Amino acid sequence: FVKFNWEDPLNLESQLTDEEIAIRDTAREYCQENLMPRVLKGWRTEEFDHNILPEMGKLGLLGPTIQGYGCAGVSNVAYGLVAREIERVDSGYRSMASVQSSLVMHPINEFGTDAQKEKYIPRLATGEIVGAFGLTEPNHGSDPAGMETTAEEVDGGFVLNGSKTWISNAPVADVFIIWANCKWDNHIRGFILEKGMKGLTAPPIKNKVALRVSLTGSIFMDSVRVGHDALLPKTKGLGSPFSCLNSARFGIAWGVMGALEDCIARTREYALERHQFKRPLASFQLVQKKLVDAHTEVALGLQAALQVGRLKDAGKLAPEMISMIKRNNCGKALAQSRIILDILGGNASSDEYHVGRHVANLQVTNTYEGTNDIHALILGKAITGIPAFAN
Ligand code: TGC
Ligand code: FAD
Repeated sequence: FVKFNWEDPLNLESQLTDEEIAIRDTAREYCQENLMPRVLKGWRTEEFDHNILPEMGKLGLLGPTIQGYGCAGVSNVAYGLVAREIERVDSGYRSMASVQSSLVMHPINEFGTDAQKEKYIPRLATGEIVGAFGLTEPNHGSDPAGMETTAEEVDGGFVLNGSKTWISNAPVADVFIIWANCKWDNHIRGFILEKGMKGLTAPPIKNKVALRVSLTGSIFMDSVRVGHDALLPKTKGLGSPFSCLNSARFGIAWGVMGALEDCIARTREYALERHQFKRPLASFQLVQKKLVDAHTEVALGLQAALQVGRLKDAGKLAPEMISMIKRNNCGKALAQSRIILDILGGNASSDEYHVGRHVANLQVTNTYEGTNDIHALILGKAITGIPAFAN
């Protein structure tokens, strides 16, 4: 037998390539040395740190699976490993990076013209410009098919009207991927809007109780006029935004495991040091069981994410696989982090112990990119053949 390593219980390390390990280590070092020291200030002030995306860009962490345009061109598993390291510090930092990579660079790369790719992707890859992705609307979150934002064809281009809400990065975004219902054929398509366009505003949603290091906002479009070159020409139907969500949801499934791992490491350390009844908390059976349950969910969740990543890299992915790992890992991370938070006793209430911050963030990760229940219904439809949404 080999010695059991509690920090890598199922030897994930042995399943990674040398390149994936190198990228993971680069991301871990950056996150622990550069993000961790800033997280409390960012959390307390809700101020967007404009240096972070350029720093990530310098290390090749933005749009890392894209080939060319200054991107690293690495595996989906490497992308997942990066998300895990960023979210080990805070889900909000991972959110900033996920939106940039999966929800802005990905659709431009997948659905854009060569001119659009050359114009935007290199600068998004360096973090020089910031992107946002507007799908959710005030009246349409889980059911984007009902969106009210419209695009109308006019002489020389299009006019967009409507509003989006709960949009990550929106208040600081230079580039907006906006999904709109096209009046001429009633199909949903994507458009690239730019900061400063007449009629376009993106005010922040302040005083969030979670994801405070990531800026969130609304987007209002009041007859925003764009040229024909703003249309992402290969988009048509909801499958286009959903293909972006496949990539982002995959990253979240890895990321939340990093957040839970950080909760385990911190509560384990605390339980070993803190004594009550003349013994360390870690010696009590109830405390051990809490740690074991959380630890097991991380080990299983990472194995599932790895398998889906390998299938994605091999072109053998079904989107339902992503629903399974997004739902399971987010749900488990939220439930288990909440349980081990108890180990901190009164200190659970202090942000300096960090676990409470993760728990608050994990409520959001369990909601955005399709709520836990929406992913249950996607899987329920796949198992029974019956869509249980509404119609
Ligand atoms: P439905 O009829 O099922 O599908 C419509 C069309 O889309 C295709 N499709 C997919 N294509 C690729 N990947 C997927 N995962 C796909 N899922 C569906 C489908 O084949 C169909 O194509 P076609 O050609 O037949 O038209 O659609 P529906 O209207 O019944 O909706 C079903 C439902 C509820 C599952 C879906 O609407 C849904 O997933 N809702 C959740 C919405 C959501 O996830 N919003 C996320 C907003 S972005 C965000 O939260 C970013 S947070 C980022 C951060 O800060 O990290
Ligand atoms: P609703 O759809 O109103 O759902 C409310 C509740 O009803 C949920 O529990 C849901 O599961 C349940 N429900 C809904 N329909 C059904 C059904 N058919 N059967 C059973 N239960 C159902 N969106 C973007 O487009 N871009 C972003 O960058 C972005 N970033 C975000 C950042 C943050 C911090 C947050 C909080 C959200 C963000 N979102 C973003 C929006 C997010 O994707 C939505 O909040 C999410 O999809 C849920 O939509 P909703 O909030 O309208 O909830």
